[in-house]
Amino acid sequence: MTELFHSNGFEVVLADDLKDLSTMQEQVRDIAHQLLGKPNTQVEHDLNYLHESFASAKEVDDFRLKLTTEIAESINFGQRIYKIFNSYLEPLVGVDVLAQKTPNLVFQPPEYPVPTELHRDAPANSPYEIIVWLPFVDCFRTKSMYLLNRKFSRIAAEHIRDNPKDRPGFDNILLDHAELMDVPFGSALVFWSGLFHGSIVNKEKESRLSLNTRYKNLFTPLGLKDPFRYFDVLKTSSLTKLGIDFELKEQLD
Ligand SMILES: O=C(O)CCC(=O)C(=O)O
Ligand SMILES: [Fe+2]
Repeated sequence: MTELFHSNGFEVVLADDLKDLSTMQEQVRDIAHQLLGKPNTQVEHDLNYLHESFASAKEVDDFRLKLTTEIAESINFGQRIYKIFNSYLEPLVGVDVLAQKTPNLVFQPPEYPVPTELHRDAPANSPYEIIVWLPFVDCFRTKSMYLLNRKFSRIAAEHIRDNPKDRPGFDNILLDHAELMDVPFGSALVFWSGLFHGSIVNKEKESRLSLNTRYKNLFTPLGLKDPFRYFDVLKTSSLTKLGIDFELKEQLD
């Protein structure tokens, strides 16, 4: 399993705990509908057609910000997502885990004019970090996100370094090698922070609602961002607890 992650820098992974993921999906729908004052019907349908409530891009963005705040406060997403995908995440990240404090929510209605710009999370974020990209609806084709795998992310990064003015050359690498990810609900795209990624305008008939959040091992090097601003300690091993306790107390005596 992690061999694929090692060669490609990403993998689409099935949830260990689909039940809790479905509960989370319902909670997100409930919060969204409360904000919009809409009655609930079938959960997937409700989320796929959230865009019916909005008349402008500004309304979409205001809603996304409110939804992010509510989700950050009420569903314990960091701990639950780590648990839901534990059999994949723990061998990668370990048991001494830093988790992002507030999730990023992406809401892309059909034809929404602001897709995600091409970027990579590292080096602003640590290259020892992974992103869990979790869709609350089935994501495919333009409703999803594209990325360049590890090999082509490296080729693209070297191209910019060596030819900083050759944007067409860079775009060609992207056009030839970026892949739109097929990520059905019930799975997550787990990807390394060094991969280039972004999205294009959603040409499907349904909205995309996805969350992304980050994990890293407590003992790996940091990125440029202040870890205490963006991360919480999610958990530590008993041994780490003893070590920390020792450093904080006994060594001061
Ligand atoms: O979902 C998207 O369109 C972008 C997500 C992203 O940039 C990330 O997960 O790091
Ligand atoms: Fe990103």
